[in-house]
Amino acid sequence: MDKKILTIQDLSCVGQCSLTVALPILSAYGFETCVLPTAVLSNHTMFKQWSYLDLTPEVDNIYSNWKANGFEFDAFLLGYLGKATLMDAAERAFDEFSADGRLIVIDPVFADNGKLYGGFDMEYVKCMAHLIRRADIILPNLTEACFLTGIEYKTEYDEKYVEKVLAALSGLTGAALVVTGVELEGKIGEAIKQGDKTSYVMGEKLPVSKHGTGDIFASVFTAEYLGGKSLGEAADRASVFVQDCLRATPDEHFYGVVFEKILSAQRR
Ligand code: PXL
Repeated sequence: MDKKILTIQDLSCVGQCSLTVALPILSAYGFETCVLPTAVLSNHTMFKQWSYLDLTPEVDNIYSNWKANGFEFDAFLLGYLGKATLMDAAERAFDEFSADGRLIVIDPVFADNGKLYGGFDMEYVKCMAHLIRRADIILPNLTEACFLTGIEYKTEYDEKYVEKVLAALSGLTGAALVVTGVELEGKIGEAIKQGDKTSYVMGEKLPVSKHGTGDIFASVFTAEYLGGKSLGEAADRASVFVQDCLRATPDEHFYGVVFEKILSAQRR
């Protein structure tokens, strides 16, 4: 039977991130994609202002109806949750709505470039460090990996430093690790650790970085992995997709990337 995915992240009404990228991408790959919106925002938090409606109070209501309807999911993809209460909700979803052999992919989404996103604090980081024990695969960027492990974030480093971060993450979770945004020898990519095996998927470093690319990476990665690709192949395809999005995005489009153009080009 076809796989059904539940993605748990916010709905930013404007801004090409979280649910507005996960839904189209996972659907375009042919997966039935169900959502648990964690919050509704007018737009993402990189704009100068935004509204925020936390949906924690609605979770019980949604879950009791899902239970009555007998829903189960083959995979969970977690992105921006916003509040620790949503981590409890995610754990309940794993416990109550898992099909046999289900996959849990967690992208922690709370920081980048050495800094927490607005609205997050160390208590949230601590709760996320606990939640990731439930994952089969985690997709932190290097900043998030450092916050989760308590290792100092650096902008200049070598493979030994990356491997120290990977080892510390393995102390928090038995999940396979895909750490994004790792820069080595002028290239950028992912450091991957599964069991004792570490590998790297490195590509060209483009001179721009834009919002929402982590969410796009997570969606393409999850779709490719569910479709049967290895961790390395899925990471490679997701990186290439993100690079194509960055190349296609005009400079003045400051708040996200034009992933729609790349997704629709794949269909031609
Ligand atoms: O792309 C990550 C993300 C998702 N959702 C919201 C955000 C961010 C990053 O800042 O603000 C609301």
